[in-house]
Amino acid sequence: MTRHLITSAIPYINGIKHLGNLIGSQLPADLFARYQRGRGREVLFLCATDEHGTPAELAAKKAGKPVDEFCAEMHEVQARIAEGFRLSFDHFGRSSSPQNHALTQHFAGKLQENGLIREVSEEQVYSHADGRFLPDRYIEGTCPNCAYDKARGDQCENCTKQLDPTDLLEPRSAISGSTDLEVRETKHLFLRQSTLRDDLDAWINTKTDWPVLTTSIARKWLHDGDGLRDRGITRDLDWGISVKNGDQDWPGMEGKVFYVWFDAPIEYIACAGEWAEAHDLPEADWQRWWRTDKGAEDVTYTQFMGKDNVPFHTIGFPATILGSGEPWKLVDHLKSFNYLNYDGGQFSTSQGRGIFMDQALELLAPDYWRWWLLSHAPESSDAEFTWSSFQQDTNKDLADVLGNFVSRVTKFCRSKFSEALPEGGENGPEEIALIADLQERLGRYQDHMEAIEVRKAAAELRAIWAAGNEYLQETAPWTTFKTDPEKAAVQIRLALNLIPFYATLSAPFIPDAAANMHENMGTSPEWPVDVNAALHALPAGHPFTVPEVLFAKITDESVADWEVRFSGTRD
Ligand code: B3M
Ligand code: ZN
Repeated sequence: MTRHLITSAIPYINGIKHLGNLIGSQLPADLFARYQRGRGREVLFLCATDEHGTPAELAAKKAGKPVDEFCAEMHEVQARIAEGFRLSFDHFGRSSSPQNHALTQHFAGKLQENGLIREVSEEQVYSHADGRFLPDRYIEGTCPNCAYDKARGDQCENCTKQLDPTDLLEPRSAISGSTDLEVRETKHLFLRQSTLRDDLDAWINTKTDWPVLTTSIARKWLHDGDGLRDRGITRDLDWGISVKNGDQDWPGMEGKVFYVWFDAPIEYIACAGEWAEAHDLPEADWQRWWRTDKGAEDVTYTQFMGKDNVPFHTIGFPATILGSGEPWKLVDHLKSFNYLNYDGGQFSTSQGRGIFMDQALELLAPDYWRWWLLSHAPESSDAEFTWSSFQQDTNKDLADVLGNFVSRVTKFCRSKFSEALPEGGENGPEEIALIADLQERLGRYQDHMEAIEVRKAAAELRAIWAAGNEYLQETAPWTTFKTDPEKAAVQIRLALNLIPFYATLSAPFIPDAAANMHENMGTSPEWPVDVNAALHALPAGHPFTVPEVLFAKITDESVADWEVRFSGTRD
């Protein structure tokens, strides 16, 4: 049977992510992992924090903490928030782990051995006051073209002219403001990606079932002159993975670290090692997920990410793997997302605009957010979060359709029969028609989930819930009961059986509500194959309890309040 390796893009450590980040990778990855587990398949679902690079250093500095301490704390914060959204990672690792250090240095060594690394001398700006080399965008000065005095070393924001740091008049450090700068020569390692063009091209060409959004980005990078340019994989920073050739020193590279985008995807692999270590498992247990010479031939590997991360996953990371010449697993399916916008603008971490993950959980239980975000996933185009859409859609789908169904059915049975399934006779035509309809819908739902068509899967699930409500509306057991209690018993028995059926199918989207529904019905999740059998699973006399309100409606007052509260920016 297929085993599923699933990874979500690993979020940067420097701050708490917003809902746009969540729906761009972690949440749909969790949906897929939960679905595959629900189908009884073996899953390894990994995510981690992306802890290196200048942004991590600067965020730590702003927080007034040593960077390792800052990262350890922020990792815990992100891990708690992930739990809050019920993201069911098998392991939430850290790109700063010893495993990732060793593996990143190992890959660099292999690439060197295979002639894919060249050393390049470059001139770079060194700041004495900051005691470091400055990346281009951390140098500010006056634009030689338009005299704007806050132009950055890579570009002038005012006149858009592309710049080199040495073009700036009166250059200064954007970190300290110091003008005590000097151009120094420094050496870096470059990955000779262009050498791998044919291998990469051949590999991409096997991906005939990938979404166009993904392959078009990959092809553009492969065939545009610039896309396969040799890429610097080292930086002059203190914080990061020191540049080594395997476990040997790399002459001339002392004090340098690997570029964050070189080590971050390698963390997908290292994270499996961290998972094994955390569970006291031998090496072989994680290698069977990642090494095709050690059991990973039957693994299907699916990656989730926002569209801006696609080039690094279709070119950069595969180049590292192919270039190593070792039998590591390459990605099979790559699911990428467009952007979610916020109320007529963009979600923005740097500007604090939109709703951040910790704030969302303060307002409402995770299922509300999960349902709205997944059912509006930005798949074929960008999507927009508005408070009115959020209120309307969750009230309708979760409270009016699903919640109301569960509550009506259980309450009716309790009042007219008891808190146990009633005896009943044979199914009539309405029951038979409903079962046939649901059998078809179940097939479609599964197809969409397998294909990771998130919105379509959500729409089908909604229709499956609605079919139950329509059935109740049509057969009206409360009216039937007055003239034919036995027929009403058949109707309500079927309706009660629908609750665990709904719970199991809905669990990937709304895991908490699904668990409550099972608990009330005294059932456990079992993926339905034959709908007729599933809807007769609970025998007469099976006890249940009437649940508390599954989903309270979101009121106009709350929305009015939140709209104001989230209209500005967070500091
Ligand atoms: N941390 C960017 C992001 O969070 C980056 C992803 C790395 S995936 C290996 O969007
Ligand atoms: Zn300018």
